[in-house]
Amino acid sequence: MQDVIAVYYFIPDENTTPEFAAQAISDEETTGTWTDLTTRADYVRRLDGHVESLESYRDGYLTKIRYPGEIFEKGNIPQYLSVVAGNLFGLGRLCSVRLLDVEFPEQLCNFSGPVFGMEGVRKLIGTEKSRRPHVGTIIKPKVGLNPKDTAHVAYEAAVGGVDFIKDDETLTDQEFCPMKDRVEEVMARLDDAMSETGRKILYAVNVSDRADRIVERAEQALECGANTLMIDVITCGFSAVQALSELNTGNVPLHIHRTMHAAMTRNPEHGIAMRPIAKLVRMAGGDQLHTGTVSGKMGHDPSEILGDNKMLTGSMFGFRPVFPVSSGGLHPGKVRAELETLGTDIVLQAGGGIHGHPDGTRSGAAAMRQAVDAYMEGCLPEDYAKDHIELRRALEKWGSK
Ligand code: CAP
Ligand code: MG
Repeated sequence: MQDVIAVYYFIPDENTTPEFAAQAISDEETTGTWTDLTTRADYVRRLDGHVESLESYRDGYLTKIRYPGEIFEKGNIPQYLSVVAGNLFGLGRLCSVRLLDVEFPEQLCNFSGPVFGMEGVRKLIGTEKSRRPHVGTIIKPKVGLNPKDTAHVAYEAAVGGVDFIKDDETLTDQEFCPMKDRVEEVMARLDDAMSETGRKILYAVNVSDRADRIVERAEQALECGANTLMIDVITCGFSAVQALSELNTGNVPLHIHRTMHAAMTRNPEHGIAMRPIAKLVRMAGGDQLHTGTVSGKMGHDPSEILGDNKMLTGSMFGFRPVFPVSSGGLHPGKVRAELETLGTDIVLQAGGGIHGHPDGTRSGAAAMRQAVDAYMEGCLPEDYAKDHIELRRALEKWGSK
């Protein structure tokens, strides 16, 4: 079995050398502990970790640790994480430590990966040839609406031109909007929209719940006609993504939200970067994944996002490419900045940036699509807006930066 290589950035405390710190990570996550063990048989030593490299970087150090492949249980992502992202974060001799990336060998990537992936989702919407970005929305208000009104907002967004609609991460099966009623109502109104426009629209139903109920909830959503499922990967776990992907092989795409990720990804000196999270989502079978915006409301590092998206869409042991999702504080005036940096193989989502349009949801959806069309035609949004009233009204409200 080939080994696993993990890359960490760390800052040791003032009494600890970088060599000792890197070795402490390697020992803690493999055969060692905080002190020498008096006896360690040769067959155990074979499973020692190794510090492959160590160099100064910014205010600290970069190290590559090689973990023997044999200490991993094939196909068990929680176990993979307990090694490469386990106790090491709490080691007292380190002031901070951040997992930047991890390379798993092919034998440990024994997952099916995305069943639809970017191309499969594009085929459902009919954009394989045009290659235009997809436009999505999050129903807003994010919570509070009843099923009928949720469905009405979905209908308006669909007729206005979005390709994709999703529940907010905070909306599951609350009393004010039970999931079954919501799915039935929304799907019925999306059928109406389809008869009027001829366009198929995907609706991702959030099935996040406690572990033993997720699959059942997904089955219920599918019975009610859901044509996409959504799960919060950090709060529910990578195993939830895997379980849904395996449950529903070839049925409907899986949209992966990452609420709570910033508790791990935001501090550049400590935690877990988005790269390993995104890699595991691809392995576990997510078809679309939030990776952030370059101009939106959340903190962001454009070069990291670009790298994450490249990882999701580049080659990786035959896994289908994942459709990256740019979301959070977007509006039509920000479309150009997103596409210039991130390219057009992307889903652009706007919640407030659609439903907050001065003329309502339908015009907001139209304005987002017009901003995308402007970019695809090589026009500046301000020029395109001259004969596209919805885009013009959006730019008047939010500007074009
Ligand atoms: C966007 C969003 C998403 C964020 C998550 C929200 O809405 O639905 O949860 O995009 O961020 O409710 O905030 P708005 P990320 O368009 O109204 O901002 O993609 O960074 O995980
Ligand atoms: Mg949200």
